[in-house]
Amino acid sequence: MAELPDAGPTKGAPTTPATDVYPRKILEYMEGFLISKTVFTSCELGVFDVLLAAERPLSAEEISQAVGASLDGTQRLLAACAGLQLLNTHWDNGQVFYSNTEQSRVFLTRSSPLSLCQSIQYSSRTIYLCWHYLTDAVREGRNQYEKAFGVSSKDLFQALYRSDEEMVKFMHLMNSIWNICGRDVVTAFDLMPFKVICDLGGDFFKDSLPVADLYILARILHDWTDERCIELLCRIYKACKPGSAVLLVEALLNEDGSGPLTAQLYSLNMLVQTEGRERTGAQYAALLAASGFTNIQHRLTGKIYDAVLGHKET
Ligand code: ASE
Repeated sequence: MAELPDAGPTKGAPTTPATDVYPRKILEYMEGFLISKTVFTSCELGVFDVLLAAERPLSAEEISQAVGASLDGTQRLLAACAGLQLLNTHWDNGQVFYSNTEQSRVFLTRSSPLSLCQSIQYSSRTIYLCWHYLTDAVREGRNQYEKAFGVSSKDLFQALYRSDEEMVKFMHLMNSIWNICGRDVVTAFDLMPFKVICDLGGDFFKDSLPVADLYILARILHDWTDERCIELLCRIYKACKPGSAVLLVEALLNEDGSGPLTAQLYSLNMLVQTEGRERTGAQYAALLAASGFTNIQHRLTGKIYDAVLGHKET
């Protein structure tokens, strides 16, 4: 039972509990991971793919056979997916049949061009395991690869790309979110003046940089400390001609850190997974300014990722 808010001095009248004393939010948060795992497992088993291929509603028995899982387990999983509004139910002669919802068909089937299955797999197999050590990460102020995967975290990308398979999974993750947020980010500013555009990847701290009018750093700076960010931005500043620019693509925090919740949670994820953090527009502007860039602006998209543009003066 939650504590009642202090209503101040009561003039002898008995206090009546407020009807909203039920801690709905806390209960929802406490068990939020049950929802995540239900989605992870449904995708991993291929429930949505089986329903896509069938082109008609299927019974739990048909689905359990197609995905190679127990009937009882599958029945419970399908019921939970229906409760989450990820599956439609159809009743016929007292028997229930399931079909994909529009959103499940578009985002949860592997063959869809907008599939999030790769992101979900990365959440399930990597992020979820790192978050098991969130308490340690907060105490120690560092990432948790050593505990979660038994790999040294001295070199961040050696840990992030600890196997070829893991590197491919990570790249698929980055790509699948890009499919959903990319358009808004690249249209936030007029990029027409920039003829040669370089989307920076690879070992950008060491490799020589290609000549370009615009360098895109998408979800790069959030992996690194302020010092390393400035080191990288200074390298770009030195390599590029006057009139060039850098476009940062990041989940921007509000200036007072009050949100958005996704960016606040991603910042915790950067703690467990990287050496960086999510930052405000002003914090990115300070990093750009410290590296020589001027005329710095940011634009919010209202989706996960926003854009910051800085110029090298002509
Ligand atoms: C990185 C981006 C990500 C490094 C590790 C990462 C993402 C997940 N792990 O540059 C994508 C953003 N999603 C979250 C939950 O932070």
